[in-house]
Amino acid sequence: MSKTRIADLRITPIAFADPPLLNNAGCHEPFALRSIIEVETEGGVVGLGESYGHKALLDALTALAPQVVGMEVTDLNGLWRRARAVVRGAMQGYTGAEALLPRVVAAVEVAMWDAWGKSLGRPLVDLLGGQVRDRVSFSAYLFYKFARHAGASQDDIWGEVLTPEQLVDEARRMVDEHGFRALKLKAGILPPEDEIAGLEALRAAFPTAPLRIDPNGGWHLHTTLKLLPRLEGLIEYLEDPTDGIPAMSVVQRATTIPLATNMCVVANDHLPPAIAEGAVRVILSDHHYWGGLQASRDLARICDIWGIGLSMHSNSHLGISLAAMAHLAAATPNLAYDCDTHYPWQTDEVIEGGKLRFEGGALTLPEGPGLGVTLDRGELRRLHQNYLDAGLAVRDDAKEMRKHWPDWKFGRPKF
Ligand code: GKR
Ligand code: MG
Repeated sequence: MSKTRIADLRITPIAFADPPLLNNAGCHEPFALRSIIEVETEGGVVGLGESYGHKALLDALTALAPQVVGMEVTDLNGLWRRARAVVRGAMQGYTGAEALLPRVVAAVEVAMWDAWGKSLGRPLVDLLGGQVRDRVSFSAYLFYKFARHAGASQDDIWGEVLTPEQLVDEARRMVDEHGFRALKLKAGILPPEDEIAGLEALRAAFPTAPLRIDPNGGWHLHTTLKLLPRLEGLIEYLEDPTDGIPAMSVVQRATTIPLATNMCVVANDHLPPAIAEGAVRVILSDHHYWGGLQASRDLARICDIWGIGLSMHSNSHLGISLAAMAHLAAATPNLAYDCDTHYPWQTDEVIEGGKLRFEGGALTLPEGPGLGVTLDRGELRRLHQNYLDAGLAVRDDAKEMRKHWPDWKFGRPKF
């Protein structure tokens, strides 16, 4: 009975409650989809992973599951080989099949690392090269939002956030509850002048907080260029104001503000043109789509070599993802910015002991081997039932947005 040979790979889709947060693509639906991955070894060690929950990824993971049985949890090259075969075989014909590869690997790879750490009795950060910081700092992720989901009978605890005053209240609450230092505003929803007025209100209320704004490519190049003077000196970085490497390069040449991205550099083949054109000064890494923890460490090294800053991106997620992000961040010397996280927006949890807690805006690594977290099987069942009841296969923010603003149209760029 080997403690490190894989006996089973389980994938459980879940849906957890999510508030009506706004972005350039629309509005978050009442439930966010996610998948929980369990790698169980012959010796009964269970490693955990968490990833997206859309149908194509679930199908790919389901096709991969029998292929990893018998593999060592340390065999990351074997995982890439098998995942590539699945994406080019069983997933052939799916739109975007090739782009699934790093996502499929990442979902399983984290669970393999966790099982490896648990089998050795060592925290994951040790396997990732050793801990370079005791606490991992996160930023407050501020969203414009509706007061309630369409059809809901009462407002959520955050209420409506569409004005600068409401935005400051939201930020105050985030900072009071979690101690965050940096404030990131999700933009690309309201006219840019209104969103910058929101940033200016945040600056007045939080004079020393590093500020960021992220319109998700929602601004035209000419709009972005026109807005730069108002943003100079106000923000620590400008995240994806406009879409694509060529447009970002033009903006970066026109400003001293570092441009950051989780949109135009999201895969290995984006790095050479982005570096050659000087498109960005900060890359937001995300192990969920960069191919896992090992690939994220490679990305960190590339950023270090080329003098590009490193931050961390987030989508709606629960504690397994947060623990993985924190271990990776704790082992990455050049991660100089406070990481993004949607975590404070989530009330559900799937790990034993409930929600992980930020203190002074930072997370101390959960104690214990591997990721330091274990599954709450009762909650896993409940959130899986939510998934079955919700009947969602993909995230559709645009559809949700039109329930609130029927004439709303997607545009990238829009303003
Ligand atoms: O959850 O609404 C959202 C965000 O807009 C997310 O989808 C983005 O991927 O957080 C992300 C970002 O930084 O662009
Ligand atoms: Mg972003």
